[in-house]
Amino acid sequence: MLGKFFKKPSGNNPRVPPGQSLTERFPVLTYGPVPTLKPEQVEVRVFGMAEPATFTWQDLQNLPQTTHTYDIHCVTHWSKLDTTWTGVSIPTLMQHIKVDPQATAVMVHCYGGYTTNLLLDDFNRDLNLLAHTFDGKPLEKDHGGPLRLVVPHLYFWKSAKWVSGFEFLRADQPGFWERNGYHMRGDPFQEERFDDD
Ligand SMILES: Nc1nc2c(c(=O)[nH]1)N[C@H]1C(S)=C(S)[C@@H](COP(=O)(O)O)O[C@H]1N2
Ligand SMILES: [Mo]
Repeated sequence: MLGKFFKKPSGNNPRVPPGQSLTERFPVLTYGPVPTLKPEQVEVRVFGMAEPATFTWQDLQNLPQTTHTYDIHCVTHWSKLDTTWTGVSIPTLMQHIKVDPQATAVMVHCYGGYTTNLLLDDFNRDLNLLAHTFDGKPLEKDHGGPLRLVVPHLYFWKSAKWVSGFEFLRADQPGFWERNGYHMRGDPFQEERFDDD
């Protein structure tokens, strides 16, 4: 009831999901410590139901780089339109990962301990980036620099900052916020905010 009452209409803009308001700012939302990492220290480890692999910073720089401009939606009701990110697309990375055909999900691990889960179909999408650049500049530490995931079709808590690894899983498992009441999938256009939505 109250939730419905407080929902602001998003106008007629079909790009703005229900219950969201636009912001020009770029709020920072971090739970827990912010790790300080030099780019050369960053490694992304692949484990679980995949052939183990490690991508160093240089490995990632050597892969083809992709730039996308798209909208982001935080579960705390802000959306930001036309954000521009550069990095390695997940399908590009996946060309170098041998995933067990029985895997159906991915746990994203981060420096600092944060985790979030994605179904493999939500992970391996053309628009998803392992991004090191925002608006043409190195990604700021508070926003996940040197390296974060960007998954624009789901609420922004799925866009893990300071990524350290991808763990391939046979079945979907809850990550940090998902264990604490957030929805397992988090589609903003379906308003999948909490696990009872
Ligand atoms: N490692 C890590 N990644 C994270 C978080 C976090 O606390 N730690 N917060 C998530 C949440 S809830 C949101 S809304 C976005 C916020 O990203 P921003 O701070 O760049 O706006 O990062 C997501 N990724
Ligand atoms: Mo969030």
